[in-house]
Amino acid sequence: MQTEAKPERHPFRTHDAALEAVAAKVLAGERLGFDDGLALYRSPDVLAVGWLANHVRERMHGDVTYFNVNRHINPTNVCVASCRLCAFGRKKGDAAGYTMALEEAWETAASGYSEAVTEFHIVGGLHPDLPFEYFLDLVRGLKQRFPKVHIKAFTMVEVAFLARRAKLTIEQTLERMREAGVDSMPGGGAEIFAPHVRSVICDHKIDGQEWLDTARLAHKKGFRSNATMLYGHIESDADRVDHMLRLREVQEETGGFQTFIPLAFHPENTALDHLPVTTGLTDIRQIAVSRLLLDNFAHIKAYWQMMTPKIAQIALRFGADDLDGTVIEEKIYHDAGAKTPQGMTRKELCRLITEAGRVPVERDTLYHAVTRTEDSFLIAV
Ligand code: V47
Repeated sequence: MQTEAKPERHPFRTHDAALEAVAAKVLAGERLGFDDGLALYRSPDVLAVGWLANHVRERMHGDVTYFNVNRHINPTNVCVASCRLCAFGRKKGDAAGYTMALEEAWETAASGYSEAVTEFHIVGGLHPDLPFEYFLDLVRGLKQRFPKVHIKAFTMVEVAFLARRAKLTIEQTLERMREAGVDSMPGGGAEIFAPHVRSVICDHKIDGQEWLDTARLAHKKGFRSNATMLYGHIESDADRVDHMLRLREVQEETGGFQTFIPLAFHPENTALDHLPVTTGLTDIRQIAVSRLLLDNFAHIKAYWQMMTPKIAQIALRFGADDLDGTVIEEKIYHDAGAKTPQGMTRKELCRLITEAGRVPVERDTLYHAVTRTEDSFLIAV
């Protein structure tokens, strides 16, 4: 969805000479390179970086700001991996481990359905014993019970793991998922692609190249997906720029990524709990740099669960055009100490957006506007 960009209220100005050259490219609509990305991270003039990102955001979307009404389902937290970044996973046999029976997962899906959910977001641990059929049955059962709800399920890491366990190729695995009713895929598991970082934060996961190759195959099979980046731990500015440029390269080839979601690391209850949490300006700058580097991504999401609603709202003026959704029951961040609510209503999301001077548009997972005539607070487009 595009609306006409409004004329800029203030001209671009900066006291940072290094940013001038980057700004000239942004204003001319030219693609930014690696060194431009570093300059954006290192500029002392974060408001000027934000101005540029907002300029691009308004050029692409005007004031429109997306959100959706979704529900997270995490069928199991049992995981063979022991990623240092994670507070969610448990080993088989751990008292805090859980695995939902299929009926239980379907019941979980049904709770919160009164909010007229349009998306189920399904991710979980890499369970050592659950067969691929469990996940396919889970999806089939959801489709039977909620035929209109879009199923965004299984990260590239899960797809690669399930393929190995089922002794199938990635293509065959994707085909089986499609037949069962998976509609698209979430962006998790990307973390930071650089091997020297990945080996510390998530050495049990597929490597960055495999994540990108799996996404490429998924897009070629007709799935849309999202992409994430986990920042605020041991990575450098250069690692972040490298991560985003590698995503931009795949996007150039497939066009299959819908949204980029930078995720701030939450250290509590992880093996990296000595690290500090990110600060507000780091989060805001990350949103802005994402908008500026990822010129072929339509959307940048300020995931309110991770950023807090207050910072996510500010991000709407620093390059973000999406807040994610009602979520209903977030677990991954809350196990890692997040103090945000576990869900929000449509009304609350609309208020955040409106008070940021933006126009809320409820979307489905594929960014089609959802009209709810019975709810006056929603704007039909
Ligand atoms: O891949 C795990 C991250 C991701 C921690 O596609 C952590 O629409 C911070 O990918 N601190 C899962 N982050 C969540 C995710 C996501 C969320 C919302 C929307 C979408 C989408 C995708 O969460 C993991 C990892 O990068 N994560 N542990 C932690 N301690």
